[in-house]
Amino acid sequence: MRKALITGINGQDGSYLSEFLIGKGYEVHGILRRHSVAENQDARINSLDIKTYYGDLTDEVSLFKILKEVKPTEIYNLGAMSHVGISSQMPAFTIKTNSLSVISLLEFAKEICPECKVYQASSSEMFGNSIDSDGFQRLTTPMNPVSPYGCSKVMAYNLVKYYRQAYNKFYCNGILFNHESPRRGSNFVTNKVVKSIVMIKKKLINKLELGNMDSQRDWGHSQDYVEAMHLIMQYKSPNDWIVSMGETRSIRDFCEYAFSLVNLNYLDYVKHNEKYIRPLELDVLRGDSSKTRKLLNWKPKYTFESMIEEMIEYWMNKI
Ligand code: F7E
Repeated sequence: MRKALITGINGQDGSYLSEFLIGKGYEVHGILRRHSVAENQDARINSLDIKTYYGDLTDEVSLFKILKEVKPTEIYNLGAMSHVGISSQMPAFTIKTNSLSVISLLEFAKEICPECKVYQASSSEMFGNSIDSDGFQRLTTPMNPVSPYGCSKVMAYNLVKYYRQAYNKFYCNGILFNHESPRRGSNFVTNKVVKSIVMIKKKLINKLELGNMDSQRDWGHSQDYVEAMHLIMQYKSPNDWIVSMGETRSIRDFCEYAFSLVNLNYLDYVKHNEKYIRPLELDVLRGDSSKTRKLLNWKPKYTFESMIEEMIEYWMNKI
């Protein structure tokens, strides 16, 4: 029986990955953080046939106990303080959650379930403003993070590589570029924009406040990206991989298309608010995922347009 343990199971990616792995016949286990609003703890996964445990990446005792009980064959470490903007307001917590916890997780995995494979959720934010002369980021692009979040992910990335080499382990990094869906937290720009558009259309609000609209992101769909995570873990050898669409669009482009779907012009509603400007900005992301597509035969199903259309439809039905 293949047994997966997912940290961050109630997140966007954790929930899609759980569904995907259940479909593949896995027994799925996940770590849930205690939340004061009980409904929020497992809102994305409460209908799934999975087993959850209260724990926290910063609580080594809980990690140790859960690993001992589950003895997984695959660990997907998706839990993190994942908001780049907020990471500058709580840098120490970000490093503790995203980097220090990875040491505990890898040490415990090595000792408790030595044959277990580990997937680490690495991020395009690790590149910062480094970009190759052809306009892409790839595994060889220097990592110069521009946020505490990016720094924390570089540390975790290197730890995974270190443990893989030093102890001959099947530990992998998936460097995922931005990936969205209707399940994305609504303080990330895509879902914030889409949810606000629907509220504007339904005359519940009359403006959308944003920060920098000129940064460019390489956006894919979370459902496609969790399939890449699984493929990474099934490859013949452990490695690091880029998962991206290879196309870049600005926040402005995103707004223009999303507003047009409900016959509105973003220029009439989007207002600037300095509050959303970050101390340092990552300007352009565009990932070269050619190796991942070729060796893993990974092929995303969504396009930029179909992803936004699905998000609009979701909020239209929900609000
Ligand atoms: O920002 C700009 C903001 O917060 C995208 C995480 O999943 O992807 C994500 O990080 C861009 C930035 O995502 C607002 O300044 C403008 O340039 O949606 P975001 P992110 O920072 O790219 C990477 C790959 C990860 O690994 C992260 O975990 O949008 N922006 N106005 C805004 N962003 C937000 N959140 N809110 C605004 O009002």
